Amino acid sequence: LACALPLTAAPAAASAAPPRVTLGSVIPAPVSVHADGSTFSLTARTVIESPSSARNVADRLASALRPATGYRLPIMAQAPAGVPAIALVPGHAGGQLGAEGYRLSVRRSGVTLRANENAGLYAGVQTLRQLLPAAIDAATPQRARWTVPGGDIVDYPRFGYRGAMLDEARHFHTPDEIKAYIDELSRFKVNYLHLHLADDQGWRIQIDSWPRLTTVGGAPGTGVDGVGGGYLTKAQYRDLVRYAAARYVTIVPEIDMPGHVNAAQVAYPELTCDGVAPPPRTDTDVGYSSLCIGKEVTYKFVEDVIRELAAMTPGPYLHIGGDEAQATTPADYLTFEQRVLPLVAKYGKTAYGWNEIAAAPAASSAVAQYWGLDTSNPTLAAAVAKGTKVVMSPANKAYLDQKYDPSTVLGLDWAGYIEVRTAYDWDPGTLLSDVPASAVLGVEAPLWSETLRSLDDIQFMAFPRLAAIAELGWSHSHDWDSFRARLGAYGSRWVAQDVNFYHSPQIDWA
Ligand code: TNX
Repeated sequence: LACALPLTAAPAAASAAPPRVTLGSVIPAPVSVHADGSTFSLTARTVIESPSSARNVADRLASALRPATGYRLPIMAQAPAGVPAIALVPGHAGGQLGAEGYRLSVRRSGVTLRANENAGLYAGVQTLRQLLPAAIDAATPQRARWTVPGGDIVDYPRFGYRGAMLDEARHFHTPDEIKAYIDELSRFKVNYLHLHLADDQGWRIQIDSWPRLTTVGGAPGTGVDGVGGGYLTKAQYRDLVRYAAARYVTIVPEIDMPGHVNAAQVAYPELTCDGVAPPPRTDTDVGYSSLCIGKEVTYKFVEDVIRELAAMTPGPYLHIGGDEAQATTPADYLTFEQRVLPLVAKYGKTAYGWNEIAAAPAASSAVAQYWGLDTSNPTLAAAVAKGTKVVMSPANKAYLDQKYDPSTVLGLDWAGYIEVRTAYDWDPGTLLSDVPASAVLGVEAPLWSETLRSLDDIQFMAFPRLAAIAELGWSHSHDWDSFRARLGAYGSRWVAQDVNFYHSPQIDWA
């Protein structure tokens, strides 16, 4: 019987038993699930068996399971005979699984996780965590029977790009807050974190050749309402890149241009056409600032920033914004993008931008992030015909900063209200009628932070909708009733972890 004991001596009426965990109660839904009726019990004797090549994954698994169980869970190359093990087996798991897929076998005698790469083992570990009782996510030892339902899961992603974005510019969020967000994202097999590092209100990444970007643009008081200054030093950024990589998440840095540059122009007035510094901005307007397209210093600035950013970013993508350039003429916009998109390639990265970049011919080798509200986009479709790839972030479905309903206190509502079902009920492969699924790399859920300050705020807007977007990116199946049931059961895991979330009335929370 897979049933956790009550965590605390709550009055009987309030202590509804947590839902029984079945092999299929996993978000995102796996490709195939075959329960066999057996049960594995994690006990004080259990060991983690792992070759040294998978040590990172073994460490992550051990640190996920030790706090709530209080067990030692030693990691060893070979479990002694008769000792029950959770075995990590990297390599030769079959071509169908790719780099991120895995096979999980749960038997009475032990658990075996196979994958071609460590990224796949890590994905399998996230599944295994969801197969234990929700109390496994508590930070301190719990009394529970740590059972895992027996059977086999085979799983691999539908899309290679499953992203989330965090706006560091409107309000700065600290490295620890970003790490906490990475922890939660990676549980849902999200594998990219896009950081929006500069905007009109603030500049949040150290650039050595233009030091005032951060000493001025990241000073205390920069941010919406004059709250939320700060910036990432290069050392902090590199540490974040490493932290994310250890969880198989790739960081995608964004510097938004040629619009959304007021903070840079406050720091360096030569970046305006008249050479006069604009006032710092702490409001939430958009579309009023532009780099000076005809000045050579603009391209010196842009190239310095791209070079330094590329040098500290091991991931393949560098995002150069390109949205809402209402203060740049269309001709100037094209001139700018034709010159700047190739600069990203010069420093070894794939250029990535909001879908407006599709108007520039040089975007044929770039990735465009679709954030519109429509179900067709002729400019993007024409670029796709020439080679542009697409990440889907339709604002009326994937934007985590939009209110759930009219009563939501945080967030904006320009793209409409987005309840959980709205976030879930669409297909990234077919939403744009004029863009074929073959051009879609995946999905991303952006979280703009005009109204968000704390980690609690971030979590409330992201969860549970991020789980919906993650399932659209990973799963090959799509079924609201099934998702709704699995999400309802997942709520007790967020409670156990002390993660804030929106208790949507569309879901029966366990
Ligand atoms: C539009 S989406 C923007 C951002 C805002 C966001 C608020 C996009 C590419 N640009 O500048 O923060 O709306 O929802």
